[in-house]
Amino acid sequence: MSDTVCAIATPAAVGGISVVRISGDNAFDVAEKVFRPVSGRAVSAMKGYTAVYGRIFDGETQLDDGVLLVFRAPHSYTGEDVCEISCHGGIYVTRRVMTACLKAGALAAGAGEFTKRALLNGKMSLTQAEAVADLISTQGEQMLACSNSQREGALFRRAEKIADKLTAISAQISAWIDYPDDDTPEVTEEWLKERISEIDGQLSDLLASYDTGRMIREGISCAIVGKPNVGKSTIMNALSGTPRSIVSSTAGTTRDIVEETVNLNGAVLLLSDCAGIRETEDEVEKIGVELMLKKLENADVVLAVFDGSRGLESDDERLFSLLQNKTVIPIVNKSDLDRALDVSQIERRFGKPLVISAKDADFAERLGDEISSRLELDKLDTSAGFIANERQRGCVIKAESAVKDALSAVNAGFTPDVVGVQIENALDAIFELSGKSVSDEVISEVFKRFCVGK
Ligand SMILES: Nc1nc2c(ncn2[C@@H]2O[C@H](COP(=O)(O)OP(=O)(O)O)[C@@H](O)[C@H]2O)c(=O)[nH]1
Ligand SMILES: [Mg+2]
Repeated sequence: MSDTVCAIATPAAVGGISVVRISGDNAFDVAEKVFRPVSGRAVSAMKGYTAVYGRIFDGETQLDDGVLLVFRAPHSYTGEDVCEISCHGGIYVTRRVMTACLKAGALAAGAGEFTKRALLNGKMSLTQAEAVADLISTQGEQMLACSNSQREGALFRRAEKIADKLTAISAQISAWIDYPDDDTPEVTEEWLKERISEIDGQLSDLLASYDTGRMIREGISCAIVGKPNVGKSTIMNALSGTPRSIVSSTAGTTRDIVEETVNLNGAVLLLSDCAGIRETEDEVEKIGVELMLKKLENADVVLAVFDGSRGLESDDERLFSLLQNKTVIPIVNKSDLDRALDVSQIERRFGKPLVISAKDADFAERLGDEISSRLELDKLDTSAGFIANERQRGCVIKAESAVKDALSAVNAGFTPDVVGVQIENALDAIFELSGKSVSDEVISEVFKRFCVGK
Protein backbone atom coordinates (compact mmCIF):
# COMPACT_ATOMS: atom_id res chain seq x y z
CA MET A 1 0.00 0.00 0.00
CA SER A 2 1.56 3.29 -1.04
CA ASP A 3 0.98 6.65 0.60
CA THR A 4 -1.02 9.07 -1.43
CA VAL A 5 0.95 12.20 -2.23
CA CYS A 6 0.12 15.48 -3.90
CA ALA A 7 2.03 18.45 -5.29
CA ILE A 8 1.61 21.48 -7.48
CA ALA A 9 3.03 20.25 -10.80
CA THR A 10 3.21 23.63 -12.51
CA PRO A 11 5.65 26.47 -11.67
CA ALA A 12 5.02 28.81 -8.74
CA ALA A 13 4.04 31.59 -11.12
CA VAL A 14 0.88 33.15 -12.48
CA GLY A 15 -0.37 31.38 -15.60
CA GLY A 16 -3.46 30.34 -17.50
CA ILE A 17 -3.90 27.15 -15.54
CA SER A 18 -2.12 25.30 -12.75
CA VAL A 19 -2.17 21.57 -12.07
CA VAL A 20 -2.25 19.81 -8.72
CA ARG A 21 -1.30 16.18 -9.07
CA ILE A 22 -2.35 13.41 -6.70
CA SER A 23 -0.92 9.88 -6.83
CA GLY A 24 -1.37 6.78 -4.70
CA ASP A 25 -3.90 4.23 -3.51
CA ASN A 26 -6.23 6.90 -2.13
CA ALA A 27 -5.93 9.36 -5.00
CA PHE A 28 -9.59 8.97 -5.91
CA ASP A 29 -10.73 9.41 -2.27
CA VAL A 30 -8.73 12.60 -1.99
CA ALA A 31 -10.00 13.93 -5.33
CA GLU A 32 -13.57 13.06 -4.39
CA LYS A 33 -13.35 15.20 -1.25
CA VAL A 34 -11.92 18.18 -3.11
CA PHE A 35 -13.57 18.03 -6.50
CA ARG A 36 -17.30 17.90 -7.26
CA PRO A 37 -18.24 17.27 -10.90
CA VAL A 38 -21.13 19.54 -11.96
CA SER A 39 -22.80 16.54 -13.58
CA GLY A 40 -23.11 15.02 -10.11
CA ARG A 41 -21.10 12.01 -11.26
CA ALA A 42 -18.98 10.24 -8.63
CA VAL A 43 -15.25 10.76 -9.11
CA SER A 44 -14.61 7.22 -7.92
CA ALA A 45 -16.70 5.89 -10.83
CA MET A 46 -14.63 7.66 -13.49
CA LYS A 47 -12.72 5.56 -15.99
CA GLY A 48 -9.02 6.09 -16.63
CA TYR A 49 -8.03 8.70 -19.22
CA THR A 50 -11.24 10.67 -18.73
CA ALA A 51 -11.82 14.26 -17.68
CA VAL A 52 -14.71 16.02 -15.99
CA TYR A 53 -15.59 19.65 -15.30
CA GLY A 54 -16.51 20.63 -11.75
CA ARG A 55 -15.96 22.78 -8.68
CA ILE A 56 -13.07 22.65 -6.29
CA PHE A 57 -13.73 22.79 -2.56
CA ASP A 58 -11.87 23.07 0.70
CA GLY A 59 -14.48 21.61 3.04
CA GLU A 60 -17.58 23.60 2.20
CA THR A 61 -15.68 26.61 0.85
CA GLN A 62 -15.61 26.77 -2.90
CA LEU A 63 -12.13 27.69 -4.13
CA ASP A 64 -12.39 27.56 -7.89
CA ASP A 65 -13.82 25.63 -10.80
CA GLY A 66 -11.71 23.45 -13.02
CA VAL A 67 -11.13 20.10 -14.70
CA LEU A 68 -10.29 16.76 -13.14
CA LEU A 69 -8.30 14.28 -15.18
CA VAL A 70 -8.04 10.69 -13.95
CA PHE A 71 -5.66 7.83 -14.66
CA ARG A 72 -6.20 4.33 -13.32
CA ALA A 73 -3.29 2.19 -12.14
CA PRO A 74 -1.20 0.90 -13.78
CA HIS A 75 -1.89 3.18 -16.75
CA SER A 76 -0.48 6.40 -15.36
CA TYR A 77 2.87 8.18 -15.14
CA THR A 78 3.56 6.74 -11.67
CA GLY A 79 1.85 3.41 -12.28
CA GLU A 80 -0.54 4.27 -9.42
CA ASP A 81 -4.00 5.82 -9.42
CA VAL A 82 -3.46 9.47 -10.39
CA CYS A 83 -5.83 12.44 -10.37
CA GLU A 84 -4.85 15.82 -11.77
CA ILE A 85 -6.85 18.91 -10.92
CA SER A 86 -6.45 21.82 -13.32
CA CYS A 87 -7.48 25.08 -11.72
CA HIS A 88 -7.02 28.75 -12.62
CA GLY A 89 -3.35 29.63 -12.63
CA GLY A 90 -3.13 32.03 -9.73
CA ILE A 91 -0.48 31.29 -7.14
CA TYR A 92 -2.80 31.75 -4.17
CA VAL A 93 -5.69 29.72 -5.54
CA THR A 94 -3.35 26.89 -6.57
CA ARG A 95 -1.85 26.77 -3.08
CA ARG A 96 -5.36 26.62 -1.62
CA VAL A 97 -6.25 23.67 -3.87
CA MET A 98 -3.05 21.95 -2.76
CA THR A 99 -3.87 22.60 0.92
CA ALA A 100 -7.36 21.19 0.37
CA CYS A 101 -5.78 17.98 -0.98
CA LEU A 102 -3.54 17.76 2.08
CA LYS A 103 -6.56 18.20 4.36
CA ALA A 104 -8.32 15.50 2.38
CA GLY A 105 -5.63 13.03 3.38
CA ALA A 106 -2.76 13.31 0.89
CA LEU A 107 0.83 13.90 1.96
CA ALA A 108 3.05 16.53 0.35
CA ALA A 109 5.20 14.91 -2.35
CA GLY A 110 8.99 15.25 -2.15
CA ALA A 111 11.22 16.37 -5.02
CA GLY A 112 10.79 14.04 -8.00
CA GLU A 113 8.44 11.82 -6.01
CA PHE A 114 6.14 11.07 -8.96
CA THR A 115 9.03 10.02 -11.19
CA LYS A 116 10.55 8.05 -8.33
CA ARG A 117 7.29 6.14 -7.99
CA ALA A 118 7.32 5.56 -11.75
CA LEU A 119 10.78 4.04 -11.34
CA LEU A 120 9.84 1.90 -8.34
CA ASN A 121 6.70 0.69 -10.12
CA GLY A 122 8.73 -0.38 -13.15
CA LYS A 123 7.38 2.31 -15.49
CA MET A 124 10.89 3.41 -16.41
CA SER A 125 14.53 2.58 -15.73
CA LEU A 126 16.83 4.73 -13.63
CA THR A 127 18.61 6.18 -16.66
CA GLN A 128 15.22 7.04 -18.17
CA ALA A 129 14.20 8.79 -14.96
CA GLU A 130 17.46 10.75 -15.02
CA ALA A 131 16.66 11.80 -18.59
CA VAL A 132 13.35 13.26 -17.40
CA ALA A 133 15.32 15.77 -15.30
CA ASP A 134 17.52 16.51 -18.31
CA LEU A 135 14.53 17.08 -20.55
CA ILE A 136 13.11 19.59 -18.10
CA SER A 137 16.36 21.56 -18.05
CA THR A 138 16.86 21.35 -21.81
CA GLN A 139 17.83 24.63 -23.45
CA GLY A 140 18.87 23.63 -26.95
CA GLU A 141 17.89 21.45 -29.89
CA GLN A 142 20.71 18.91 -29.59
CA MET A 143 20.07 18.50 -25.90
CA LEU A 144 16.38 17.94 -26.57
CA ALA A 145 17.19 15.14 -29.03
CA CYS A 146 19.62 13.58 -26.54
CA SER A 147 17.33 13.64 -23.55
CA ASN A 148 14.46 12.24 -25.59
CA SER A 149 16.49 9.32 -26.86
CA GLN A 150 17.67 8.69 -23.28
CA ARG A 151 14.09 8.75 -22.10
CA GLU A 152 13.28 6.16 -24.69
CA GLY A 153 15.96 4.00 -23.08
CA ALA A 154 18.97 4.43 -25.38
CA LEU A 155 21.55 4.23 -22.59
CA PHE A 156 19.60 1.52 -20.80
CA ARG A 157 19.71 -0.66 -23.92
CA ARG A 158 23.40 0.01 -24.43
CA ALA A 159 24.05 -1.02 -20.82
CA GLU A 160 21.86 -4.12 -21.21
CA LYS A 161 23.86 -5.25 -24.25
CA ILE A 162 27.10 -4.97 -22.30
CA ALA A 163 25.51 -6.75 -19.33
CA ASP A 164 24.37 -9.61 -21.60
CA LYS A 165 27.91 -10.08 -22.89
CA LEU A 166 29.36 -10.04 -19.39
CA THR A 167 26.73 -12.53 -18.23
CA ALA A 168 27.55 -14.83 -21.12
CA ILE A 169 31.24 -14.83 -20.21
CA SER A 170 30.47 -15.37 -16.56
CA ALA A 171 28.11 -18.27 -17.33
CA GLN A 172 30.66 -19.89 -19.59
CA ILE A 173 33.36 -19.62 -16.92
CA SER A 174 31.07 -21.09 -14.24
CA ALA A 175 30.04 -23.98 -16.49
CA TRP A 176 33.65 -24.71 -17.33
CA ILE A 177 34.69 -24.66 -13.67
CA ASP A 178 31.74 -26.77 -12.51
CA TYR A 179 31.60 -29.31 -15.35
CA PRO A 180 34.98 -29.37 -17.06
CA ASP A 181 34.49 -32.96 -18.17
CA ASP A 182 31.16 -32.53 -19.90
CA ASP A 183 30.53 -31.01 -23.30
CA THR A 184 31.22 -27.50 -22.01
CA PRO A 185 33.44 -25.69 -24.53
CA GLU A 186 36.84 -25.00 -23.07
CA VAL A 187 37.42 -21.49 -21.71
CA THR A 188 40.72 -20.68 -23.35
CA GLU A 189 42.93 -17.67 -22.82
CA GLU A 190 42.30 -16.61 -26.42
CA TRP A 191 38.53 -16.83 -26.04
CA LEU A 192 38.58 -14.79 -22.83
CA LYS A 193 40.89 -12.14 -24.28
CA GLU A 194 38.78 -11.68 -27.35
CA ARG A 195 35.49 -11.41 -25.47
CA ILE A 196 36.75 -9.18 -22.69
CA SER A 197 38.62 -6.85 -25.06
CA GLU A 198 35.45 -6.31 -27.03
CA ILE A 199 33.62 -5.19 -23.88
CA ASP A 200 36.57 -3.04 -22.86
CA GLY A 201 36.28 -1.22 -26.20
CA GLN A 202 32.56 -0.69 -25.77
CA LEU A 203 33.04 0.73 -22.30
CA SER A 204 35.71 3.17 -23.54
CA ASP A 205 33.39 4.31 -26.32
CA LEU A 206 30.68 4.89 -23.75
CA LEU A 207 33.05 6.90 -21.55
CA ALA A 208 34.17 8.95 -24.52
CA SER A 209 30.57 10.05 -25.05
CA TYR A 210 30.58 11.82 -21.71
CA ASP A 211 32.35 15.06 -22.60
CA THR A 212 30.34 15.67 -25.73
CA GLY A 213 27.17 14.79 -23.85
CA ARG A 214 28.08 17.17 -21.04
CA MET A 215 28.68 20.04 -23.44
CA ILE A 216 25.38 19.42 -25.13
CA ARG A 217 23.55 19.13 -21.81
CA GLU A 218 25.13 21.87 -19.78
CA GLY A 219 26.24 24.11 -22.59
CA ILE A 220 29.69 24.69 -24.07
CA SER A 221 31.80 27.02 -22.00
CA CYS A 222 33.37 29.37 -24.45
CA ALA A 223 35.90 32.05 -23.47
CA ILE A 224 36.50 35.01 -25.78
CA VAL A 225 40.10 36.11 -25.36
CA GLY A 226 42.63 38.34 -27.05
CA LYS A 227 44.57 41.52 -26.45
CA PRO A 228 42.61 44.73 -25.76
CA ASN A 229 40.66 46.38 -28.57
CA VAL A 230 40.59 43.44 -30.97
CA GLY A 231 36.76 43.36 -30.82
CA LYS A 232 36.00 40.70 -28.18
CA SER A 233 33.09 42.61 -26.69
CA THR A 234 31.73 43.47 -30.12
CA ILE A 235 31.79 39.75 -31.00
CA MET A 236 30.13 38.88 -27.71
CA ASN A 237 27.36 41.39 -28.33
CA ALA A 238 26.87 40.25 -31.91
CA LEU A 239 26.55 36.63 -30.80
CA SER A 240 24.19 37.34 -27.96
CA GLY A 241 22.19 39.88 -29.91
CA THR A 242 22.25 42.28 -26.95
CA PRO A 243 24.68 45.04 -25.97
CA ARG A 244 25.87 43.09 -22.93
CA SER A 245 29.48 44.20 -22.99
CA ILE A 246 30.69 47.75 -23.20
CA VAL A 247 32.37 48.33 -26.53
CA SER A 248 34.92 51.12 -26.56
CA SER A 249 38.12 52.04 -28.31
CA THR A 250 39.66 52.59 -24.86
CA ALA A 251 41.87 49.58 -24.17
CA GLY A 252 41.14 47.88 -20.84
CA THR A 253 37.41 48.64 -20.81
CA THR A 254 36.28 45.07 -20.08
CA ARG A 255 37.66 44.07 -16.70
CA ASP A 256 35.05 41.87 -15.13
CA ILE A 257 33.95 38.77 -17.01
CA VAL A 258 30.67 39.36 -18.79
CA GLU A 259 28.70 36.16 -19.33
CA GLU A 260 25.80 35.34 -21.59
CA THR A 261 24.10 32.13 -22.71
CA VAL A 262 23.34 31.92 -26.40
CA ASN A 263 21.88 29.29 -28.66
CA LEU A 264 23.96 28.73 -31.75
CA ASN A 265 22.99 26.13 -34.36
CA GLY A 266 21.21 24.01 -31.75
CA ALA A 267 24.06 24.11 -29.23
CA VAL A 268 24.04 26.17 -26.05
CA LEU A 269 27.10 28.40 -25.64
CA LEU A 270 28.07 29.83 -22.26
CA LEU A 271 30.02 32.83 -23.51
CA SER A 272 32.48 34.71 -21.34
CA ASP A 273 33.83 38.02 -22.57
CA CYS A 274 37.11 38.49 -20.76
CA ALA A 275 39.50 41.30 -20.00
CA GLY A 276 42.07 41.86 -22.73
CA ILE A 277 45.43 40.21 -22.25
CA ARG A 278 48.12 42.76 -21.59
CA GLU A 279 50.76 43.73 -19.07
CA THR A 280 49.14 46.28 -16.84
CA GLU A 281 49.80 48.16 -13.63
CA ASP A 282 46.11 48.88 -13.06
CA GLU A 283 45.04 46.86 -10.01
CA VAL A 284 41.46 46.26 -11.18
CA GLU A 285 42.54 45.30 -14.66
CA LYS A 286 45.08 42.89 -13.17
CA ILE A 287 42.28 41.11 -11.29
CA GLY A 288 40.34 40.96 -14.57
CA VAL A 289 43.30 39.32 -16.27
CA GLU A 290 43.57 36.78 -13.43
CA LEU A 291 39.87 35.94 -13.80
CA MET A 292 40.37 35.55 -17.52
CA LEU A 293 43.19 33.05 -16.97
CA LYS A 294 40.91 30.94 -14.79
CA LYS A 295 38.12 31.04 -17.37
CA LEU A 296 40.59 30.04 -20.01
CA GLU A 297 41.66 27.03 -18.00
CA ASN A 298 38.11 25.67 -17.68
CA ALA A 299 36.80 26.59 -21.11
CA ASP A 300 35.67 23.83 -23.50
CA VAL A 301 36.57 26.07 -26.39
CA VAL A 302 38.41 29.35 -26.72
CA LEU A 303 37.61 32.01 -29.27
CA ALA A 304 41.03 33.62 -29.76
CA VAL A 305 40.51 37.01 -31.36
CA PHE A 306 43.17 38.85 -33.36
CA ASP A 307 42.98 42.26 -34.97
CA GLY A 308 43.54 41.93 -38.71
CA SER A 309 44.38 45.61 -39.02
CA ARG A 310 47.38 45.35 -36.66
CA GLY A 311 50.47 43.20 -36.80
CA LEU A 312 51.21 40.60 -34.11
CA GLU A 313 52.37 42.12 -30.83
CA SER A 314 53.88 40.77 -27.64
CA ASP A 315 50.44 40.41 -26.05
CA ASP A 316 49.39 38.16 -28.94
CA GLU A 317 52.54 36.10 -28.39
CA ARG A 318 51.63 35.78 -24.74
CA LEU A 319 48.21 34.53 -25.74
CA PHE A 320 49.80 31.87 -27.97
CA SER A 321 51.58 30.39 -25.01
CA LEU A 322 48.40 30.38 -22.91
CA LEU A 323 46.48 28.54 -25.58
CA GLN A 324 48.62 25.46 -25.83
CA ASN A 325 46.56 22.28 -25.40
CA LYS A 326 43.27 24.13 -25.68
CA THR A 327 40.58 23.76 -28.32
CA VAL A 328 40.97 27.08 -30.08
CA ILE A 329 38.92 28.75 -32.77
CA PRO A 330 41.07 31.55 -34.16
CA ILE A 331 39.22 34.65 -35.31
CA VAL A 332 40.81 37.43 -37.31
CA ASN A 333 38.57 40.43 -36.84
CA LYS A 334 38.17 43.81 -38.54
CA SER A 335 38.30 42.44 -42.09
CA ASP A 336 36.65 45.70 -43.20
CA LEU A 337 39.94 47.55 -42.48
CA ASP A 338 43.23 47.22 -44.35
CA ARG A 339 45.00 43.98 -43.49
CA ALA A 340 48.27 44.36 -41.53
CA LEU A 341 48.30 40.92 -39.88
CA ASP A 342 50.14 38.00 -41.40
CA VAL A 343 47.29 35.45 -41.14
CA SER A 344 49.63 32.52 -41.87
CA GLN A 345 51.15 33.01 -38.42
CA ILE A 346 47.77 32.33 -36.86
CA GLU A 347 47.00 29.49 -39.23
CA ARG A 348 50.28 27.75 -38.47
CA ARG A 349 49.34 27.52 -34.80
CA PHE A 350 45.59 27.00 -34.77
CA GLY A 351 44.48 26.09 -38.26
CA LYS A 352 42.56 28.27 -40.66
CA PRO A 353 41.09 31.28 -38.85
CA LEU A 354 37.63 32.70 -39.36
CA VAL A 355 38.17 36.06 -41.00
CA ILE A 356 35.31 38.34 -40.03
CA SER A 357 34.16 41.82 -39.36
CA ALA A 358 32.33 41.81 -36.05
CA LYS A 359 30.38 44.76 -37.35
CA ASP A 360 28.52 42.31 -39.64
CA ALA A 361 26.49 40.08 -37.38
CA ASP A 362 26.14 37.32 -39.99
CA PHE A 363 29.37 35.68 -38.88
CA ALA A 364 27.46 34.08 -35.98
CA GLU A 365 26.22 31.19 -38.12
CA ARG A 366 29.68 30.44 -39.53
CA LEU A 367 31.07 30.51 -36.03
CA GLY A 368 28.37 28.09 -34.85
CA ASP A 369 29.34 25.59 -37.57
CA GLU A 370 33.01 25.98 -36.71
CA ILE A 371 32.39 25.31 -33.02
CA SER A 372 30.27 22.25 -33.78
CA SER A 373 32.89 20.79 -36.06
CA ARG A 374 35.91 21.52 -33.85
CA LEU A 375 34.20 19.99 -30.83
CA GLU A 376 32.82 17.20 -33.02
CA LEU A 377 29.35 17.87 -31.67
CA ASP A 378 27.91 16.98 -35.04
CA LYS A 379 29.41 13.51 -34.67
CA LEU A 380 27.45 12.69 -31.53
CA ASP A 381 24.79 10.20 -32.43
CA THR A 382 22.00 11.42 -30.19
CA SER A 383 20.13 8.16 -30.60
CA ALA A 384 23.04 5.92 -29.52
CA GLY A 385 22.73 6.49 -25.79
CA PHE A 386 25.48 8.19 -23.86
CA ILE A 387 26.54 8.91 -20.31
CA ALA A 388 24.65 11.92 -19.06
CA ASN A 389 25.87 12.52 -15.52
CA GLU A 390 28.58 11.85 -12.94
CA ARG A 391 26.69 8.97 -11.36
CA GLN A 392 26.48 7.13 -14.65
CA ARG A 393 30.08 7.96 -15.45
CA GLY A 394 31.21 6.57 -12.08
CA CYS A 395 29.48 3.26 -12.84
CA VAL A 396 31.09 2.95 -16.27
CA ILE A 397 34.54 3.77 -14.85
CA LYS A 398 34.05 1.06 -12.22
CA ALA A 399 32.98 -1.44 -14.89
CA GLU A 400 35.88 -0.50 -17.14
CA SER A 401 38.40 -0.88 -14.36
CA ALA A 402 37.02 -4.34 -13.44
CA VAL A 403 37.14 -5.38 -17.10
CA LYS A 404 40.76 -4.19 -17.36
CA ASP A 405 41.58 -6.18 -14.21
CA ALA A 406 39.95 -9.21 -15.81
CA LEU A 407 42.13 -8.75 -18.90
CA SER A 408 45.27 -8.41 -16.76
CA ALA A 409 44.30 -11.59 -14.92
CA VAL A 410 43.99 -13.43 -18.25
CA ASN A 411 47.31 -12.04 -19.45
CA ALA A 412 49.01 -12.99 -16.19
CA GLY A 413 47.81 -16.57 -16.67
CA PHE A 414 45.36 -16.68 -13.75
CA THR A 415 42.72 -19.39 -13.76
CA PRO A 416 39.24 -18.56 -15.15
CA ASP A 417 37.69 -18.34 -11.67
CA VAL A 418 39.87 -15.32 -10.87
CA VAL A 419 38.83 -13.71 -14.14
CA GLY A 420 35.22 -14.60 -13.31
CA VAL A 421 35.31 -12.54 -10.10
CA GLN A 422 36.29 -9.41 -12.04
CA ILE A 423 33.62 -10.07 -14.66
CA GLU A 424 31.06 -10.23 -11.85
CA ASN A 425 32.34 -6.91 -10.48
CA ALA A 426 31.95 -5.33 -13.91
CA LEU A 427 28.44 -6.74 -14.14
CA ASP A 428 27.54 -5.24 -10.74
CA ALA A 429 28.71 -1.82 -11.94
CA ILE A 430 26.66 -2.09 -15.12
CA PHE A 431 23.57 -3.11 -13.13
CA GLU A 432 24.14 -0.08 -10.94
CA LEU A 433 24.30 2.06 -14.09
CA SER A 434 21.03 0.76 -15.49
CA GLY A 435 19.44 0.84 -12.05
CA LYS A 436 18.81 -2.91 -11.94
CA SER A 437 20.60 -3.12 -8.63
CA VAL A 438 20.96 0.20 -7.02
CA SER A 439 20.90 1.37 -3.41
CA ASP A 440 18.21 3.57 -1.88
CA GLU A 441 20.89 6.22 -1.25
CA VAL A 442 21.70 6.43 -4.95
CA ILE A 443 18.02 6.70 -5.82
CA SER A 444 17.53 9.50 -3.26
CA GLU A 445 20.56 11.28 -4.68
CA VAL A 446 19.17 11.09 -8.23
CA PHE A 447 15.78 12.49 -7.25
CA LYS A 448 17.22 15.38 -5.26
CA ARG A 449 17.85 17.06 -8.62
CA PHE A 450 14.17 17.01 -9.47
CA CYS A 451 11.60 19.65 -8.78
CA VAL A 452 8.62 19.03 -6.55
CA GLY A 453 5.63 17.99 -8.64
CA LYS A 454 7.65 16.05 -11.26
N1 LIG B 1 36.37 48.58 -38.11
C1 LIG B 1 36.06 47.70 -37.20
N2 LIG B 1 36.06 48.05 -35.91
C2 LIG B 1 35.74 47.12 -34.99
C3 LIG B 1 35.38 45.79 -35.37
N3 LIG B 1 35.11 45.10 -34.22
C4 LIG B 1 35.27 45.97 -33.21
N4 LIG B 1 35.65 47.18 -33.65
C5 LIG B 1 35.94 48.39 -32.87
O1 LIG B 1 37.12 48.14 -32.08
C6 LIG B 1 37.03 48.82 -30.83
C7 LIG B 1 37.22 47.83 -29.71
O2 LIG B 1 36.14 46.91 -29.68
P1 LIG B 1 35.78 46.07 -28.40
O3 LIG B 1 34.73 45.10 -28.81
O4 LIG B 1 35.49 46.95 -27.24
O5 LIG B 1 37.16 45.31 -28.17
P2 LIG B 1 37.68 44.46 -26.93
O6 LIG B 1 38.56 45.34 -26.16
O7 LIG B 1 38.44 43.33 -27.53
O8 LIG B 1 36.48 43.99 -26.17
C8 LIG B 1 35.66 49.49 -30.81
O9 LIG B 1 35.83 50.84 -31.17
C9 LIG B 1 34.87 48.73 -31.85
O10 LIG B 1 33.84 49.48 -32.41
C10 LIG B 1 35.40 45.45 -36.77
O11 LIG B 1 35.12 44.33 -37.19
N5 LIG B 1 35.75 46.44 -37.63
MG1 LIG C 1 35.98 44.30 -24.20
